[in-house]
Amino acid sequence: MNRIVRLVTWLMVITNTGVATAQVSPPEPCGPVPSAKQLRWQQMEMYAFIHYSLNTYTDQEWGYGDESPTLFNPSDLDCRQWVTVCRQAGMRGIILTAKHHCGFCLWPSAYTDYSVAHSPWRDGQGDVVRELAEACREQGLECAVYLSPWDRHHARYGEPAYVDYFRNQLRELLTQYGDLFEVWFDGANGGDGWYGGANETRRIDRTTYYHWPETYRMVRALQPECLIWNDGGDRGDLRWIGNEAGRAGVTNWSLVNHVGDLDEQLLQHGQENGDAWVPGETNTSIRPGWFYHASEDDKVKTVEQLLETYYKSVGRNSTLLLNFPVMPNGRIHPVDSARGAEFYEKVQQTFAHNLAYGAAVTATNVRGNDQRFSAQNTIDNNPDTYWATDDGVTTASFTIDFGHPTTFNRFLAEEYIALGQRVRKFTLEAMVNGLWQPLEDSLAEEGDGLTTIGHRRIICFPTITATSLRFTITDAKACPLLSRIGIYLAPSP
Ligand code: FUL
Repeated sequence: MNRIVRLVTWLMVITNTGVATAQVSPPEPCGPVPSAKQLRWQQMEMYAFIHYSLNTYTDQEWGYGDESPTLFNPSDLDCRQWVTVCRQAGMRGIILTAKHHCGFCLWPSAYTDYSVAHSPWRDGQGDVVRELAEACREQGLECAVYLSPWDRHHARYGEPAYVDYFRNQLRELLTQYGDLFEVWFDGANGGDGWYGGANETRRIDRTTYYHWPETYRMVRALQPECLIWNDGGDRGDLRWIGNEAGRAGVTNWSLVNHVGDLDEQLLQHGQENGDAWVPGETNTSIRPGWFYHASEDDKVKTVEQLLETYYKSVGRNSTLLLNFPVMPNGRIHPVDSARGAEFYEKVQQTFAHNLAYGAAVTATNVRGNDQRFSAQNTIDNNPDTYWATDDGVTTASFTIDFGHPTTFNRFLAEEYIALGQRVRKFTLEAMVNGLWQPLEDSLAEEGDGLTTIGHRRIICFPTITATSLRFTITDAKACPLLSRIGIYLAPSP
């Protein structure tokens, strides 16, 4: 009898231990997950585009390809000034148009005469890509290049020989300028152009002409940490966000299918059940155009517009790629420079003080009731810890009790995306005079805006004074994992 009791007790211990161990094990990944380099890139949050080429001297957006390289003659080109402007605007890197559609190269490519080497600038000895790469390194920014696959200057554009030329140029950029964080292969491809004097329209089949997989292999071999941006069917590591207005979708999954074309809607929103992790990058310009036009000197985005862009990109699970055009003298305009700095100052002021620090945070479910997954992990300033629920628990509330009336107008949440993007829908409520009041995203173009989270979601709403905030996840693909929660008071404009 005793032996039976002992056996039963022993079996109970084993079973309980088994259950407890299963409950406190870390969650399994959910769906595709980011690579280490995608995670690192996502944390850059903001980086700049610099559009500069012969267009700067002809007041155009798209050069035809017959413009003379002698037009390129900046009196005061200063890449350090560009880097300073971008750094003060909160940008962590710069992507330069090493070659735009006109085909003119900002570096002395050995494969063409259509470059800075045939311009009067620095007596043909200059190299803008090199000066920028060095200036970036000096000031701790990362560097990257835009290499237009379309080339309206090249005589062989449309033939296989041009693709070899394109790859040769890419190889120069990948091997001569140190680490590049991204390569940008613009989607505008084929149309009319000079083409070595042919002056005609050339169409290419975007799906086959460039043989992208081969080019991708070269990028991976030469610069394994470099991310590939491409908006065609040959999926790179990052995707276009589907517009140039500076707006990601309110619902924005970092997933899409690895094959097939994506329309502009899908690019904005991603695909909840996509089979590849391809996060969105939001590109827009600080002015209406990508290149500098003096006529746009009074059309530089205001600080309010830049902040809205920030909330609709970084605040919607995307990065922000913000363009600063260079003037004919080789510098960024002082208005753009001041606007960028003022914008970033506002961002820093807004997010300097997290009102959730010091508040009592509680959750309706904590994975295995284990400290490792506690609600506190969302306010410990450590991106590697997270609050998690038990497997199968996809609805949970999280309450931040300030203990006294507190005034705020921003809510921020971050998922622990290393294990996948999970949250589909959530609600936000503020306790005002003893009653829960629902909050909505005042920038949302559709619905209440409280859907996906991903790397970072920021919700803006009118200033409210409340004693607690309740954040409820109402639907998720698997147990939610939240690494950061923030509540802020943005200064009034
Ligand atoms: C577009 C290009 O055609 C524009 O000139 C610009 O470079 C923009 C970023 O991408 O597709």
